[in-house]
Amino acid sequence: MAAETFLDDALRARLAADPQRPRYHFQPPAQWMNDPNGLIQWRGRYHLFYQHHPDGPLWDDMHWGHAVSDDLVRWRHLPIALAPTPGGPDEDGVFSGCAVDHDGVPTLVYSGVRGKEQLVCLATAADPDDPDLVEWRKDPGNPVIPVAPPGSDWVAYRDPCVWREGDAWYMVHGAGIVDVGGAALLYRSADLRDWDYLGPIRVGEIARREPIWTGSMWECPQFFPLGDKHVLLISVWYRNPPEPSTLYIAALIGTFDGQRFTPEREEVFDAGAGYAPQTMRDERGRRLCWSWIRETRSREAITAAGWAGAMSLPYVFSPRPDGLLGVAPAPELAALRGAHTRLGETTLAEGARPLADVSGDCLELALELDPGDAATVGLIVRRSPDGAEATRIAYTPASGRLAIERERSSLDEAADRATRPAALALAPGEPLRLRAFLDRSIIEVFANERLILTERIYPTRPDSTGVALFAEGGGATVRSLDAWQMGTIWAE
Ligand code: DQQ
Repeated sequence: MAAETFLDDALRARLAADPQRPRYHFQPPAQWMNDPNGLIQWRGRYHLFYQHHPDGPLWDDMHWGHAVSDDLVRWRHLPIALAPTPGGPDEDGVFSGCAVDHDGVPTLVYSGVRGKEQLVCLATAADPDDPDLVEWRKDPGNPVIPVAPPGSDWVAYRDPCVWREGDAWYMVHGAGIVDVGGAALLYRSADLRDWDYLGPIRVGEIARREPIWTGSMWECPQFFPLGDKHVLLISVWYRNPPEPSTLYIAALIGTFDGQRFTPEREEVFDAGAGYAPQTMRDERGRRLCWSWIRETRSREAITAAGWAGAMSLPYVFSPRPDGLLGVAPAPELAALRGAHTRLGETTLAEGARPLADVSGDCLELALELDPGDAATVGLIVRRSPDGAEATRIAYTPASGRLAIERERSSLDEAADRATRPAALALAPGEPLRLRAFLDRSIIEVFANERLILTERIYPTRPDSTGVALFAEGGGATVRSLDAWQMGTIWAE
């Protein structure tokens, strides 16, 4: 059990020199991180907790790391907030959970792990007047839900998502039922300590493939109202050894009658490296979200690097008339923009058009493009001058397919270079609008304000910094392309 992240001078120097380490996506000081946890704005300050292994760069011995920000852009690390308590109900791990304001007391609700049990536990802020909320006390009554609901054979049962409605607390809890599918379970409580189980709001079907497949277990469910609908975000999990587990984010948008949630739209929200998103409502009433960006390189490469995982950029959800989930990067991120290059309306002939004025590995690229008669169009990034390394962000109008094509993203044979396309159907006359954030080994793309596609790339060559536009099988029209060099979120 560690009270702080392991980081000595040698590792610090290695991290500082690492060309794959992101500069403007949040990360712990070193070592492993995964899911965002406990998001809350307290006395104006944003608190971000996260799953963290402070002693190593691989998943193990889960703690809650902690950081704060006053502007959603720049972050300050704080001491580890929660560590496993030997002999306690979380002695084998402090798994994911959320934060709520319980009558003026910030309270964390999480899954405590002991042996095979993963049960709901609480921790409260030792001093609610401390704007940094540095110290936390675990509840003596933990676990507050001592057992998963009887009567089902659970694939797994973990990850509480709690909110207040009227004078009651509600919780949607992640689960999977063996041979049935993922499930989101509803509970109610007056005091966060005594909980009544009300049944599932929704159960998936493991054999159903359309409109999307939702796996065998729903991790980290997020359930919240948006406009006149409700949204259930699920982290779809399926384990099929020896293959790596299937993990992706799905968004279900529909109606909730207080007991059952009925989806009207079911979409894959991030088919790539984003996973386990968590949302919060901030003081401005915005529904903010972060997700964990996974590594897609070998354990050996991660061990050598001394770090793994990053947080997505903060993004904001909004309702849309077409029933889809609207999403855009938080506007605060514009504070990171530096040198700017703009390309106005221009015709894009078939082929690749390198952009002489734009290059780098920390960029925001905002492209608006009419695909015209091109079969495939988009951007090429992290391109070496001879093209040996290059990654395409490619849109194919006929199939409505957006892909971050990684086949040539790295000369490192051990890096995963699979392409995991996403579905993006454009309305007649609707241009393609991409906002692509490159941050060294991260590409995070927001497409037409309704889709995220995140991938990891590990270019090996220092000159893999070129950017180009391309069109294949015909020509297209670029309406505009804005490129910004992006700064770091850390004080240097
Ligand atoms: N990560 C946590 C679990 C959750 C999973 C453990 C999702 O609580 O189900 O680190 O990435």
